[in-house]
Amino acid sequence: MTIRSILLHPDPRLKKRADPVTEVTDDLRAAAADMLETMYDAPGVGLAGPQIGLMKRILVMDCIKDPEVAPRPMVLLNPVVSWASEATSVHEEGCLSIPEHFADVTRPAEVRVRWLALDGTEQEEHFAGLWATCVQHEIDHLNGRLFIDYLTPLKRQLITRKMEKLKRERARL
Ligand code: K1U
Ligand code: ZN
Repeated sequence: MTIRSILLHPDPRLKKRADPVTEVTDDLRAAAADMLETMYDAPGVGLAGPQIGLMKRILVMDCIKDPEVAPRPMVLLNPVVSWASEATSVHEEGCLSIPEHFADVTRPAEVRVRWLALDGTEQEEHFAGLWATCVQHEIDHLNGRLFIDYLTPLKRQLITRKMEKLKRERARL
């Protein structure tokens, strides 16, 4: 398994819609394992294909943060929100592609999501709390949407300018 580099905003690949997974290949299984390793290493609770430059509809997540509770690594292919609650919740979000920036985002508090698992089986599950926030954040990545797209244009521009500066500084190293 390999820790992959995570693309930083702004990057055109983070603004593009990812393609559906049509076949579960050994390469895709290896990419899923790399994505989980990369997410745990970051550390983060989720990661989507486009964040490592893989333009496929694949996401990984594990929102278990309590070291006393067993981890629950999940790999979702072609995820679709089949139901969203009318009730919303506000959660402070971060993004591994926009490090050190956080903002409150309002989303449906609970969602049902359908997806294809790596073994080819159809799955459906109800998510609430951080799991619901995370799965929606990751599906947004698959649609080329970032959490800063929910902010005012002014706040988004401010964060984008800071990220451009960070990328220039990192490129000089
Ligand atoms: O997609 C990503 O960039 C990952 C992102 C997911 C996410 C976080 C918070 C709310 C919604 C979605 C992250 O994992 S940011 C890092 C983070 O939240 C975290 C890091 C260590 C422990 C717990 C959380
Ligand atoms: Zn993100």
